[in-house]
Amino acid sequence: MSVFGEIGKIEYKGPDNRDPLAFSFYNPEELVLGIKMKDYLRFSIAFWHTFKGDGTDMFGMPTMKRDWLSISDEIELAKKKIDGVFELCEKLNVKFFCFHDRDIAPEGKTLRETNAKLDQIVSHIKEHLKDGKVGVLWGTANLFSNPRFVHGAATSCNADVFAYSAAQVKKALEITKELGGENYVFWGGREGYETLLNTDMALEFDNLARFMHMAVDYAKEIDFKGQFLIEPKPMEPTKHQYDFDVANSLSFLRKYGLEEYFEFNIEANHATLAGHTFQHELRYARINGLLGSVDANQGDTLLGWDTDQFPTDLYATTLAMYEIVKNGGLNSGGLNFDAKVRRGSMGEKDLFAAHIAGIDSFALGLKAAVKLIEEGTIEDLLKSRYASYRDGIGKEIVDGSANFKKLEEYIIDRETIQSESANQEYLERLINWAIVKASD
Ligand code: XLS
Ligand code: NI
Ligand code: NI
Repeated sequence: MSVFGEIGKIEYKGPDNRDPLAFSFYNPEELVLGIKMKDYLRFSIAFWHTFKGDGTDMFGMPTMKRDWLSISDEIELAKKKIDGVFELCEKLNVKFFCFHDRDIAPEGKTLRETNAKLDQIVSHIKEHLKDGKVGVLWGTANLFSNPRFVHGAATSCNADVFAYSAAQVKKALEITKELGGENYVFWGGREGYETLLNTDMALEFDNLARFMHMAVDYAKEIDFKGQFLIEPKPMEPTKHQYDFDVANSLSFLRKYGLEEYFEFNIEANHATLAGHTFQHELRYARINGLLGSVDANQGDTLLGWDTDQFPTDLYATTLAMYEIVKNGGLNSGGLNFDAKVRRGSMGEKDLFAAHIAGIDSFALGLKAAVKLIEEGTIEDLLKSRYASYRDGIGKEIVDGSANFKKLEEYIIDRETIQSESANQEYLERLINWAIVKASD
């Protein structure tokens, strides 16, 4: 029995399409840079928002209408949702999904009981994986929902919680491996603090690093080859999250000798929460060779929290895809819609329409980014802007043969220095040009 019975396979209808249940720009088989769009974009569905989100917010009760809500047996319900994620992926022509251990199966009284329930669902997922149409982009452990994580997980003041978290991640790594997951994500749900008055920050950072090293060691032990990813977020739920942004997390990885084992999973809404653009975080990871994967969503510029909306801002998706194309794609990573439909979008059709909106926005973003690269002005202007470093004194600076004395001697009698235009407005207009051209 299908889960989304009334809705069929979503077709590509081209740029003139306005049907909410068809693609206008995502043409899975179309070649972009010699690669099929579906292989380049590696879209993924976030199990938690789409199959657990019920529309509850701090002021109100569930609003979502879902057929599966009538199922009372918890294991049957969990299996139905797994059937649902595979069906959704296939109908949308999306190759992957992502999950937390606690999204896919219910909890028991002890970790042993919980693991047994999880195993039942894992076997069910394995049945679905057999035909090879859909796979797991990444797995992760939910170390934030249960009250035991009130003071953190790996950074908890309570060593029992550290132990529980370790055992939970051990199991999550095992099942991610078993399900062929290509990556494993650490999002530090409650790894941070509410006030420094009661916080031993130095010990908490050291413990976080100890935890990461144990994860790396265990992955080696079980031969899990997936890429480890850190997903930075500056705040929420804690006042200050330790994996604040890419720059901050990179300094953590370097200090503790973890850099070679991790890359970054960049979430658009987390970038803006940190006071950065999405493109900034992607760029920072890319120039350090650590751009691993993306949580594709968007925030609301008027609201200061992680609203996890489906991405529809073409300016942001174009600039994001520009960084991703410059990165040569995302290797084992992908574009995971860590996004939830608004509380008022309660129908199952809305679930499809929202994913289609996000998918189309990134597909068009990809095409616009390629236009910008082929057109070449951005690169040309960048080259000429920094031309002074390619010969003369600039070359000496770059080569390392210059020093303060030499530089003083070179410049000390100069009366004027010539500055050139930065061309900002023209460049911004070019982005608009590329989006319009790409949508033809
Ligand atoms: C929450 C995070 C979370 C991670 C996975 O803000 O985005 O959903 O992606 O734990
Ligand atoms: Ni996320
Ligand atoms: Ni988020």
